[in-house]
This record gives sequence, structure tokens and C-alpha cells, in this order.
Amino acid sequence: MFCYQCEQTQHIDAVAGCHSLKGTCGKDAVTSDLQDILIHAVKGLAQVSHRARALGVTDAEVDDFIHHALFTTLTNVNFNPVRIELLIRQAVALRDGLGGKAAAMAPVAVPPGPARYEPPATHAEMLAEAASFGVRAGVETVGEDVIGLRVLVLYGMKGVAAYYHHATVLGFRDPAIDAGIARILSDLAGDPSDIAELLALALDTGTLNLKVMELLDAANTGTYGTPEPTVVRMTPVPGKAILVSGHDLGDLARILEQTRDTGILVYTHGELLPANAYPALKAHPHLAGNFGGAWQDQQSDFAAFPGPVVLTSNCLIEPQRSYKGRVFTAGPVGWPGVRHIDNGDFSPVIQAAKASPGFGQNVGGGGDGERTITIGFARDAVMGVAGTVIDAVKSGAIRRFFLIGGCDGAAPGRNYYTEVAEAAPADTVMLTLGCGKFRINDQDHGTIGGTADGIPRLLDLGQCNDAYSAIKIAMALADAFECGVNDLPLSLMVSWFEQKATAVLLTMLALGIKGIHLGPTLPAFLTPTLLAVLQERLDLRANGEAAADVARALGQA
Ligand code: FS2
Ligand code: SF4
Repeated sequence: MFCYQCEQTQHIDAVAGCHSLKGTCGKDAVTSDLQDILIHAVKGLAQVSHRARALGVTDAEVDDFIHHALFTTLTNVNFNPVRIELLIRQAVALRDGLGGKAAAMAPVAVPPGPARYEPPATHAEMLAEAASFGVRAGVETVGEDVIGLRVLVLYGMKGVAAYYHHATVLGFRDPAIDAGIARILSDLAGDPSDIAELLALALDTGTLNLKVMELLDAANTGTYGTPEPTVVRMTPVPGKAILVSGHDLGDLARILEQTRDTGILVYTHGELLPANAYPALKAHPHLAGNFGGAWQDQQSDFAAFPGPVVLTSNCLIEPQRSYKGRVFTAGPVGWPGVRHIDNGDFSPVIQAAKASPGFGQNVGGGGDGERTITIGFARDAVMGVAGTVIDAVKSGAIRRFFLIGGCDGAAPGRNYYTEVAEAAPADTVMLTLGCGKFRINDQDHGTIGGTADGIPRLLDLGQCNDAYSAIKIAMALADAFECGVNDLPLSLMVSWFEQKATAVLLTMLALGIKGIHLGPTLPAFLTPTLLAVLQERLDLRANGEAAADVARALGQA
């Protein structure tokens, strides 16, 4: 196996990457190799889909398969080699079916490369070929920079696929996005080696991702309403309970509907915390609040939860024996031996909740009392008070905005984001999003001016999927001040972990947003040459010491 797609990749040898028997995330070598083959097969499907589209032949099943299959290969999503192998064979079957339909319209030459992949009959034979499909195959010929750019595009496309998947399961799709995904993957299938061409492909990926994030925003708000500032209970209440983790609002909505009037309470976990701010979801009286913290805390959170846990997307960590029997996966997620719900019917979860003890009468009665936090400052909530915010900037009451957040992880360097929030002075506003918010949302940061009705100093924009809100707020502020986004009093302290963050980074680069601090460490696949290009063109910065970075942002250093 070789994988270096996420921030927690291993740094043991000269080339950083997980390449022993198991990655840091718990992905084993067989699953990793099969995921490489799946990517190869999906590229082949995209080659055929791209060419078929030119003949007017499209297939929604193929389009859906592509983003679903890519999503299964994201960090912390699917660890089940049996399901990955099935997807490989399905990709080839769909490719051949689509190729046949296209050939009926006009003779189509099957392009060289992944479109000609034929999976061997046996699992062992399939694995024996895996090395030739690894992300670093051919590095001796094309060099590290070309490989780095190819994977930058591939990982960005994985993020695009994940966001698009969340939109399509709510019934929102866009033929132009399907075409864009097929085109970029098809281009990648040709193993481009020209640096300028690859840079253009990376920016195309960022531009496509902006479209996808816009569609996902429309899907979430169109289906569940516009998030509104909401006080969320963080301590549980007595009763039978289900915990829902991941990002998928649709699965959470289905669970809420299917548990209506059963007496079972539903709690969010991790990246589903923002779901509590959507009007149509919080209207369910049995959405009882949030339990636990970010994904990296799940082993203690899930062990302590007295009921079933549903993972609707990343991030899944190896379930411990003490709670594995209560874990369910849904959608693209998988772990061997963990029950999977793939038809939207959560009855097995409800049965498990009824059979579990639930929270007893003494729950939440500890010394801390009831804990709450306020969330729901997506773009409409922030822009609803735009006049007040703009006046506060003009009067000097708000000196600067800091966007602090993104994907989180367990690495010690991630304390940087807590330290940035601590160092940010009282006349600054912090925007946060993603699971990185859990580093800063358990403290009271007060309000601008310190008054009860002042602008809160910490505004939670939502999931990492809501990076679109942050971009729209920045653009609206730039319009209001008649300047460019790069001229705003705004510093971007972005934490990255997995491939959705790569997609968002490419979007920011495509928009020409400069001066992003990216950490806690820079992606291992970005070579020194590529980093130099990004630093020169976009002033991409590595994290320094938190207080010094804040002082520099404020012009004090
Ligand atoms: Fe967090 Fe994990 Fe949201 Fe990333 S729950 S790091 O994949 O998607 O942010
Ligand atoms: Fe390693 Fe990250 Fe790949 Fe897992 S996803 S194998 S931790 S680089």
C-alpha cells in the first residue's frame, strides 16, 4: 500500500506516506490497494462517460456511481475491502454498459488507459496488479512534481465527489457538474505530465468545487430551511437514545422521521452538530441536542453513549469492541463486521435503541450543570446583520476577522487553532466551521463591545461542507467595502485533514484568495517546487507560532 492523501500520513521514510501494513487511520493494505484499483476503474468509467456525453449519451446511474465510489476512498470513510472490490467490478460493468450504448450512436474508439482495465477473476490476482495502479506509479519517469500535481487534482476531485454526493442524495443535481467530474477524471486518466496543464486542471477542480458547494448549500437550505442562530443542548437528558455522526442531513432527517413518537431521543455528533440549526430538523422535538466532540473523540464518546451510533459519512475510526455491536454505517461508510444501512430504513437502529439502556434519570446531574452552545451563523444569519457588522468595522469596533477552522485531527500541532483563538484580541470576530470548531467552541468568547446584545465574537458557520458560506460572506463584505477579498481585514487560519479540505483549498486558489495559513502541517504530496509556486502566486503560508501569526495579521509584528 501507499497512501499520502491526508494530514496524518506517516513520516517515517524519505517519502512521507502510509506504506506499511496499515495507515494511521486504520486502513489496511488490502483495502488501500483495492481503493487504488477502484480509482483506476472509476477513471476508466469517466473516460467512457466523457466520450459518451459528447454523443448525447448520459446515464444517471453512472454519474451517481462515480461520486459514490470516489467518496468511499476518502479518509476515514470505508474500510471494508469486500465492498470496495464489489465497486471495482461494478465500475467495469457500468463502463461496458455505457460504452455499448454510446457505440450504438456512433463508433467510439475505447481510449487507452483505465478504460481498458479488465479485472482479473480472483481477488488474489486483482491484488497482485495493485502496485501498477498506485498514485506514485511512474514517478521515476515523470518526477515528483508531476505526481504531486496529479494527486492534488485527484484528492480535490474526491472532495468534490463527497460534496456532490451529499447534494444528490437530497435530489439536487446538475448535468454540468456530472459533465465536469467526468471530464476532469477523464483528463487525469490520460496521465498528464505537463505542469501547466496540471495546474490548469487543479484550478478547474477548484472552480467545479465552488459550483458543487453552491449546489450543496441550495440542497441543504432548500430542503431543511436556512440555518438560524440556535442554542444547542450539549448535555443529554434521560431516555432511550440514538447518536448520529458524519455530515449527512438526509440520513439524520430520515432517522428523526422514523423515530417520531417512539420516545427515542436523537443526538448529533461531530460534524452533524450544525444540523440543530436547520428549521425543518430542529422542529423535531426529539432532536435532543449534541453529544460529544469532534470525530477524533469518538472512541470515548461512542463508548459512553448508551445506545446505537450511526455513521453517515466520514470520519470513522476503528470501532472498539465495547461499542462495535452498537455501530451502524450508512451511505459510503463501511467497516468489516459493522451493520450497514443502505436503503434508508433505519429500523435495525431503532430496534437497537429500544434494546439499549439509554440515559438514566441522573444523567447531566454532574457538577457542570447543563451545557449549551450557540450555532447557526450561516451566511444568511451573518448577512442579515451585515449593516451592523459593516458599521462596526468602519467605527473600529471590529478590527479584524479570523476564519479559524476546517477539518480537525488528533495531532498535537492542532492546538495552534485554540491558541490563535486565545490570542485574538477582544475587538476581533472569529468565524469557524468544520470539526475544527470543537477546538474553540467550548469557551465563552463574549461579544464585540462586551454588551449582551453585541455581535458574538465567535460565529459558527456550520460544517466543513459550509465553506461556501464563508466564501459568500467574504465576497459580500468585499462588495460592501468596495474592495477585493484579499483587501478585507480577514485572516484565514485553515486546518486541513482530508480531501474535502483539498477541494476547498483549490476553490480558494481558483478564486485568487491569498495569504491562507494552512496547517497544522502542509500536505506531504506538495513538493518543494509546488509549494514555492503556491507561495509565490498565492502567498500560501505554513503555520508559525500562534500568537506571532495573530500579531502579524494585526500588523503588530
Ligand atoms: Fe472533520 Fe472528518 Fe468535515 Fe473532514 S469529520 S475531518 O473528514 O469532513 O471536517
Ligand atoms: Fe494514511 Fe491518511 Fe491514507 Fe489513512 S488516509 S492511509 S492515514 S494517508
